Amino acid sequence: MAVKQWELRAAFAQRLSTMYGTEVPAYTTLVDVSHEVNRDLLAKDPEQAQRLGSIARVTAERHGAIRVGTPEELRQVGQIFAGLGMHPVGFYDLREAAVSAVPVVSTAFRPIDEDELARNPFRVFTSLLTPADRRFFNADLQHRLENFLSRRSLFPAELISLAERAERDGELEQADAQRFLELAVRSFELSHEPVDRAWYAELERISSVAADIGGVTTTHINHLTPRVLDIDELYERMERRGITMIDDIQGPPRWDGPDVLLRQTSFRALAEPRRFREADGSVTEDSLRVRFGEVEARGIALTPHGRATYDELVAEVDRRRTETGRGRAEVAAKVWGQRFPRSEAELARKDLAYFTFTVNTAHDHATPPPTTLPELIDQGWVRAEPIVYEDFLPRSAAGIFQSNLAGDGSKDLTQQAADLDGEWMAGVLERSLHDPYDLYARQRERSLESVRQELCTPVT
Ligand code: OOG
Ligand code: NI
Repeated sequence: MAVKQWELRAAFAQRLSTMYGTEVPAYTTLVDVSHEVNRDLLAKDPEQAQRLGSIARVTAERHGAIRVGTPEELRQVGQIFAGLGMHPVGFYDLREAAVSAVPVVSTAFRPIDEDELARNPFRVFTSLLTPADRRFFNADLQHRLENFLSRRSLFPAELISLAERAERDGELEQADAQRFLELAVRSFELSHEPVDRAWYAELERISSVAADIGGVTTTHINHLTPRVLDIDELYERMERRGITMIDDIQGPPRWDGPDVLLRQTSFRALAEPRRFREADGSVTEDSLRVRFGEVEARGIALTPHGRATYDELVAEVDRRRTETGRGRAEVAAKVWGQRFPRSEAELARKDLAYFTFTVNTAHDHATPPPTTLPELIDQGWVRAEPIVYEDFLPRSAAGIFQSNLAGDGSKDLTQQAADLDGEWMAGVLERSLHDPYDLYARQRERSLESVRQELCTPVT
């Protein structure tokens, strides 16, 4: 029996999870605690717990993060993920981030269809090093870095050709599927090859992310993130187990209104044993702290208008914090309480978040329906189901990178930036880069089209 793309994706996520659990045992604790929190919430309020995805989806849900060094490596990653039904969505420029600048640009590979997301939503945040960016690397270092990277090969040809077949046919025969998964997972294991000490240290002075990517001849999964339904509860339970999380939960604050976008927190993984080749050629045992654990809670996707409001609130919170010296959680709860809609209905009415709409069959259809969406919502003609946010937040991503870096690194912001954008990345990938807003808007539009037909009203 052939194995479908979504089954390949689910199996890949599962195997990666098993592999990562043996490499980073604290990850297993995080997964266990997330499942406990989810189970408790499900028992307490099954409907609310599954408002943003079935418990089966949420329990299996993970995102991974990987980092590669060259455009060619990124193109190959794109091919491998295409075989798993995961497509590049969004462009994130972490070089610009206010909190910390990291010499990478990123995208996320994920399923883009509703059905595929529901089957298994595995996504991978993928970052590409930017050696041509003069703010981080001078011409000499760029040259040596590109040379080093051009000599390595991360993905075997057999893996790429199986991925091509999986993409083309939408499935693989059982034996090929097993081989594909085995090679794919192996490509992301931590290597025990000795690391060149001097080279790694030179890159680390620029950025520990640069060293993690360009200082070694292989790549590895950086973290794997389970989804939890109550991240504040998880945070407390992890601390009670003696695992110290970073100070903050990134993203929207804890508050009593609807969950929107994405809240994330992480802990620094323990130092992992790594071997080094020293200047005199000898090999020594040492350790590196580059990988970590992260967990996230997902909320409703915001429209561009909603996102602008969110960004304003983030800026407002920053401003008030500087003025008052108070903590983020406290200030944010206050600002949100004053300025963010407190219910899903209000988000829908003001077009601040994405929903799908269905006709409410219980509604009395004796009178003709109104023609605008806010009226249809207010008068109970349609029901709104939230669309879950499937993407990432650049500021949180920068915060996650930052909280797990050894030091600040060095950069010279007066130097020339490399001009890289989404169009450039699409060219590198030889694939179109999907716009997250388009995907959410299309999903909403499809539902509105059915409402129009059922109610025979224009719905504007
Ligand atoms: C990626 C950091 C970003 C997230 O969840 O925002 C990220 C990395 O550390 O490579 O994973
Ligand atoms: Ni992450």
